[in-house]
Amino acid sequence: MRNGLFIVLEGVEGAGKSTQASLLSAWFESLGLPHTVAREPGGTPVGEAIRRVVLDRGDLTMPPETELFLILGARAAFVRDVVRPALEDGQVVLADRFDLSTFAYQGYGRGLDLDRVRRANEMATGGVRPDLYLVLDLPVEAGLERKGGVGGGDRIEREGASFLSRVREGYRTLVKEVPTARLVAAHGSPAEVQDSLRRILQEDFPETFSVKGFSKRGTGSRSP
Ligand code: T5A
Repeated sequence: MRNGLFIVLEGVEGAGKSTQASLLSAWFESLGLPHTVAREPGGTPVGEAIRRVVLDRGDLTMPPETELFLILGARAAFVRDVVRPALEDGQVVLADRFDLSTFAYQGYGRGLDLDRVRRANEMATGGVRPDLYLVLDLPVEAGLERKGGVGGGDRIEREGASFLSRVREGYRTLVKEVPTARLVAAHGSPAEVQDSLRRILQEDFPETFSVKGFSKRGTGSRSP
């Protein structure tokens, strides 16, 4: 039984997800909406430990399958310990990345078979699906520029521009296939992007994001 709303921010490195998550959280606060904000991989103690391995800043290497299962391992705990309880409590859950990242990075980026990635992901999520994905779209170079340019960074950032271009194209393809995903231009100022996100949320969930505040919702899971 779930009554809350599950919203996910997605996009390439530096697209502005964390910035927008903070701004949305402040907006939810002003609307009096009970909410939980978390990031992936992470969101739980074991998830944060896995994050340190996946986003290693040293010389750690691993096969793409190992990366996939580490991320899915973190997700299983995230869904069980954070997402499900918050949704059952009627809250808005705002996640900085979720399974569209896995399809874009491990599927399109690493080249793992997408159907197999989807099946493995289903085991990690136990069928919990976001109500809406807000996919921030920005040219890879612009995102890297915002983060201080190419070079350095964690294991995944070090893959460089051509890997991240496949990821971006993956997102753009996924948005066409997933009915609950919306592509949002992310090249404007933080305030402009925030306006776009709020407009989408108010259009898609007028009862929840009106100034009147929160009204608990029924099950709204639609499949990616
Ligand atoms: N990963 C994750 C997978 O491979 N598979 C998976 O399934 C999952 C869940 C996560 C990594 O894990 C990978 C993908 C990632 O590589 P992370 O550090 O959380 O690692 O990386 P990101 O989620 O990409 O976070 P980033 O910090 O890189 O990017 P954000 O959150 O999109 O951007 P943000 O808000 O931190 O902004 C970056 C900079 O840009 C500025 C900010 O002030 C900041 O300096 N900025 C703007 N500047 C101008 N205009 C705007 N509109 C701006 N918005 C933000």
